[in-house]
Amino acid sequence: MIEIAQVEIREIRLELIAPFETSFGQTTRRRILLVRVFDRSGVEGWAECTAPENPFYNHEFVDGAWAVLSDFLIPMVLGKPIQRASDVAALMGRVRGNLMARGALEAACWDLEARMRGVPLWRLIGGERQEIACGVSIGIQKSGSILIEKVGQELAAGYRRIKLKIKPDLEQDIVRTVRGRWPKAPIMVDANSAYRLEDAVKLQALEQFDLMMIEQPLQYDDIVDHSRLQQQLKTPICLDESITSAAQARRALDLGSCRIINIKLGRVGGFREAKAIHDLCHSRNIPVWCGGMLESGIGRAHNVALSTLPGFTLPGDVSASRRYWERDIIQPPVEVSNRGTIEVPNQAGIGYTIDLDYVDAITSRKSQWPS
Ligand code: OSB
Ligand code: MG
Repeated sequence: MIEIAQVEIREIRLELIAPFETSFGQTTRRRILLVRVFDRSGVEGWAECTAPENPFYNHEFVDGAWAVLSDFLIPMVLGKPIQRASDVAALMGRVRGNLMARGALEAACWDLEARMRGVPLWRLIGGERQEIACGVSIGIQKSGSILIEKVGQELAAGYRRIKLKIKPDLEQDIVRTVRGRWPKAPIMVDANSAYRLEDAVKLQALEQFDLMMIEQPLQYDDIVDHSRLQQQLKTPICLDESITSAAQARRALDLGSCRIINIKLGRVGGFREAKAIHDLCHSRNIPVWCGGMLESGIGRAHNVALSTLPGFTLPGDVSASRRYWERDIIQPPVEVSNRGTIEVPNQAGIGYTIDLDYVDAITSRKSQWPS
């Protein structure tokens, strides 16, 4: 039995090592919402809300997540006895959307349950591998030579897949530059919803570059036009933003809107739903991989755990802490071997130690329940 007797949310500020640019904008520093839950016994669990600073990826953003957690979600779980973390999502079922906010509270309860049972989180969710394969996501760069330099660094470091961010009318240059230099490297692109079905010809022009997949070319909530587009492309479409639940994944697969799915813990509302999407895809032979949202170590650790499920057969956007942060908030930081893999930790819960002194030092606001 678990009883969430106490909940704490806080916002921390962390500067990125370098700005990260996508089709929807640039990020230079992160404001990150962290959730900490306590069982009556005093055992704690942690998670990170993946809502960004602004509602440009989907509708969620840090201040909105803060409000919905404070006013609705935390009161729905506080003091409620549950058998296991997989029961938490149902307590928040009346809330529509706000999946990153719900997912953060849910994921914190999974870390809590794993720590209470004394097992690694990845084992608790049903993970099956001790080592996960890693790729990187490379933002839009100022010039082709800078792009070449970045990709070269990541390939030399051992990363197993390179994802290039694209946007309309830069896509040809970006992909040609990298493919021209590395004729065989595993590369893919991510458009973050910057194209429309009428732009199909621009995406067809990328087919010659032997891309592993094109991620989320069309609108963030679309699965119909993606199905039309997939009929016009040999390159697999991978959906990110559009897949918000197992039900939506089923509809997208039935429509032929994609052949690969990027699963993000926050975007789908936590581990329960992420596992359901994974199970559906696994049963239909659809490969999945774990996406990222520029997470600090806590979110990164959750992504490492999620990536151990058997259907995660493609390298994810789960990379080393040092690519993003001078100093991460966990110890040790997430490290990637020269074979492009992360060794999954075996300690209870997320398996990394939270550097609470540092977290406190960079906390800009904090609330707790009961107050
Ligand atoms: O679409 O996958 C995305 C970062 C912020 C918002 C959306 C996305 C991304 C990334 C970065 O691609 C992945 C990472 O955290 O390394
Ligand atoms: Mg994406």
